[in-house]
Amino acid sequence: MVKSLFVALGLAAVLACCKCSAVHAAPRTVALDVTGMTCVTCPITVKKALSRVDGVEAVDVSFASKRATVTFDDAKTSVNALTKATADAGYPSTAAAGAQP
Ligand SMILES: [Cu+2]
Repeated sequence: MVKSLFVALGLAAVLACCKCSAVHAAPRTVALDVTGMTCVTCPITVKKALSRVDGVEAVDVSFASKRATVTFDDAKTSVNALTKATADAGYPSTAAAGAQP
């Protein structure tokens, strides 16, 4: 009973969110953990791959923290497309803990 109420509220929130993002595209920033970077030129490859994704506005890749910080237009691309782009370049990545999917 209580659980189904939460499910209903969650569904409403998702629907409201989807409707909203379709009307107002907002830049989003996500941190991706890119664990496969082994030398200082790896971040250059990762940055190039992410920059090529349509909708990406800014990319910062840190070799020291093995992390890529990407600002993108969520009406044009998604976190999945970003992680796919790094994987296609040879560097599988995952959204960092705490980041939104
Ligand atoms: Cu390298």
